Formats: sequence, C-alpha cells, structure tokens
Amino acid sequence: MKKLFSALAMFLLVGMAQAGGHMAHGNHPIEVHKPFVRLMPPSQPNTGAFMVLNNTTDKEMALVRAESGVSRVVELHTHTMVDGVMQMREIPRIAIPAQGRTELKPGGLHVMLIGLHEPLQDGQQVDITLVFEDGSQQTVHAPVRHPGSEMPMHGHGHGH
Ligand SMILES: [Cu+2]
Repeated sequence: MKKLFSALAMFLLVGMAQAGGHMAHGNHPIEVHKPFVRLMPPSQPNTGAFMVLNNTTDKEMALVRAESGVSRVVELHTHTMVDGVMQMREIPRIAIPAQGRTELKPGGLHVMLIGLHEPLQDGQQVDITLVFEDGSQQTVHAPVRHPGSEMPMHGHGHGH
C-alpha cells in the first residue's frame, strides 16, 4: 500500500513538472508584443509575420525556429541589400539581447510563411509557435492585417 502511494506521488510530481513546462506559454521569459501577419493579395502564396521580442532575462536568448499550420514552410528571414536591391534570405537564429529587445518588422527581420494553404483573411488569427535556442517554446496569436495602418510602407528604414 505504501509502495503504491509513493508510486502515485511520483506520478503526480512528474505530471506537474510536465504541466509546468507547458505553462511556459504566458510567462515565458521572452515577451512578445504587437504580433501581426501581413495581409497579402489572395494570389500571393507567401507572407511575413512581425512582432517585438522582449528579453526579460540576463542572458542572450535566440529564436531558432517557428512553426505554423497556415503554411507549408516557416522560415526565419532577414533583409539584406545586394547590389542595391533588397533581398530576403533565411537565417538560422534571431538573437534577443539580455534585457533587450529585437523587432521583427517589414523590411527587416521576419518570420516567413511560405506556401499558404489558403489565402489569409483580414483579422484572422494565426497561431505561430516560436522555438527558442534553450528548447523552450511559446505560441503567439497574430492577427492578419495590412501593415500600413501602423508602419510606413515606404519608409525603407534600416533600423538605425
Ligand atoms: Cu522573407
């Protein structure tokens, strides 16, 4: 009887530890602000997701992967100037400095959604799971919207 009890206690403890891990969503050390997915014409199969990542820890953190059910492929991208032309390319990680922030924004860093299964609708919520270098994850609910309402489309800011 005693043996059964301790086995049960162990089971409960393990279960609680696992639940605690999943609860990282909501109080993850990376705070995500103002996430959104850029609304594209229905003919356009790719789009970008943008957000501000705020690191509340004393160590550098990094986004190393993103996942979403809305597209075939999800990549981390940046923009670079190649021969005077802005081009996107995939990058392996997006660092967020200790106690600092990294902004994913049009013309800069972004999460690229490639091969949308269906055209996204204005106002639709897209779930994007962010996977960090330390193995932790959190899921962001990003509304689909036109980026023009909050950010200049033709600003060509280079983040200075
Ligand atoms: Cu891209």
